[in-house]
Amino acid sequence: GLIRKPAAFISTISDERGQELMYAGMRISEVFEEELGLGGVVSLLWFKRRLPPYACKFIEMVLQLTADHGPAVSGAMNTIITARAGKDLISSLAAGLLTIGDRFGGALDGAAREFSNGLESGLTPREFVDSMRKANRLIPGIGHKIKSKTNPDLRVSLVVDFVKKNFPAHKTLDFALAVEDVTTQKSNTLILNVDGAIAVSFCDLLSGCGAFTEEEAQEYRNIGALNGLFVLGRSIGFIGHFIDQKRLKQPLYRHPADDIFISLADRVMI
Ligand code: Q5B
Repeated sequence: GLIRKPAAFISTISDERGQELMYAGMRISEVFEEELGLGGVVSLLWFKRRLPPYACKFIEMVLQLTADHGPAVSGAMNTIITARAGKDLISSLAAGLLTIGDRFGGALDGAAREFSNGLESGLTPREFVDSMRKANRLIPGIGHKIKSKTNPDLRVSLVVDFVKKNFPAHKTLDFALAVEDVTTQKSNTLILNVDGAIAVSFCDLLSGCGAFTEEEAQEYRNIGALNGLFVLGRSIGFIGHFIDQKRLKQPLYRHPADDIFISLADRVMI
């Protein structure tokens, strides 16, 4: 009989070979018939299952909230400078995306991991903060360059309100807010930031929505999937900045030399 040669790749999220494109076993026509929306498509392609309507709404909320935060943030600056250097959309978008990491926009996975571990290990918020300080580590998801207790980030308030109204349980968010009470005693900029608020809420979604086992929830926290939410959302804004610069026909950017302190004191002597 026929012997199937071993496959070089395994893929389990989509299939375009039949008459109709399938997302995690769901026909594309059904995706529209059932009005799954972007949140539903993300839940099919990232998590291979349908999530409850409030979870899909939360995903869409996150994508909208993270879509942009002005031209001054690291990623938008990089996209703008790249666009002004005459590069194409994909290069400019990639330049912006490559700034996303531990400090800017990419603190979600770290926040999910640290706050979940802190909560699970039974530490009080104060003990959690002290343990991170002792380890000489910043708490991912805490701190902002311009937002503070006195200049609150409305995006965070929107997330917190939505979660408290719609999620069956939100113990990771509650723990993170209690940690914020401790960190803001040191400085009022050490708030639970947008990365942190989304990450801890997503932990509560994974463990409370009934669609995941505890092992699966843990796997998504460890896999590095949550930064994908910021990356996907902020791509909307970066593309917007690229189009904006091209529309404005902005010239090549060169930073003013008087804004750079150049020191050659360490020059190697020959
Ligand atoms: N301290 C965000 O730093 C920032 C501390 C901390 C304990 C902390 C910093 C940080 C963790 C990473 C994180 C996501 C770099 C931020 C985002 C999206 C965005 C961006 C936008 C958008 C800000 C001053 C003192 C020092 C530090 C202490 C600072 N952070 N202690 N845990 N997490 N956070 N990133 O203001 O004793 O004086 O030495 O890395 O969550 O990216 O809009 O811009 O939508 O685009 O420069 O919102 O917090 O403060 O580094 O000078 O620190 O606070 O140890 O203490 P800053 P620093 P000391 S949201």
